[in-house]
Amino acid sequence: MKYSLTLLMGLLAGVGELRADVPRPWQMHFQEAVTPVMEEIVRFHDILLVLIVLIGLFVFALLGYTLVRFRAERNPVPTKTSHNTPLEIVWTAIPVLILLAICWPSMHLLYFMDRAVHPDMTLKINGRQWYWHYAYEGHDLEFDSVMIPEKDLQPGQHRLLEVDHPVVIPVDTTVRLLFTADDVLHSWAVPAFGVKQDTVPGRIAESWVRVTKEGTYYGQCSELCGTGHAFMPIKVQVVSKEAYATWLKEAKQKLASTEGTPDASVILAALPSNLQRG
Ligand SMILES: [Cu+2]
Repeated sequence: MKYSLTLLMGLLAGVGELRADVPRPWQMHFQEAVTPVMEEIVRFHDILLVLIVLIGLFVFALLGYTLVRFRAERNPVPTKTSHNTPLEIVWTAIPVLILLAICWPSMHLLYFMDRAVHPDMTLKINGRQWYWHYAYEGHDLEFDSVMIPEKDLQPGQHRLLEVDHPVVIPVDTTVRLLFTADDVLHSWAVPAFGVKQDTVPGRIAESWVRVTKEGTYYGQCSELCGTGHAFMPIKVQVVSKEAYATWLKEAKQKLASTEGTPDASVILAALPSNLQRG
């Protein structure tokens, strides 16, 4: 009863707020897709789900039939059949055809998300223990994005998801994302965008987004990177092109002072007290 009530409340909350930007209690499906890549991922997922359910039902039906039809009671003398060549060819060929049919859209999607075609701007994302550093190429703007500790949260803010400086990008704009890391592996993952990219020290990885809906989107580091791994969230604000231009101008002045590595005390303050040292 308690759980069904929670579920109902979760559903109502989902209806009340149209933009699916954060995980919801008892959420069963993906967050709302807001990029072409995530739309494709959801479509591919839906096809696969139907396919695996049909295959599962078929296998269980065969199994059930075999259990009944070939039970010992009905077959006192066991058959000596060792193989059946035509049948073996069929049960090899059909799965191969199914796998090839899955492979085609899968590879298509992989290459679609790999590189931006004619990007309008480039955002460089750098994973560090334990915060994200963002740089806007060609704009002389870079800043750190550190989690807001639980005790400093304002009402309505999401625990473990809010940061001091969210990254801001314009809507309906192709943004090339370049990823790297300064210390260990991290992973920049934002479910609504369909992006989950490892950031690797000494290497640059690429992906892209073209967000079709204004809003605030959250993600988390998705590669175990040390004690602060759970405390380096991603917050992306997607705004109109005009609002972005205004923000860019202001941010260059306001955030210039935060350039460089934040004080260790700032990062440590974001961690829960039991993880803080010295
Ligand atoms: Cu991490």
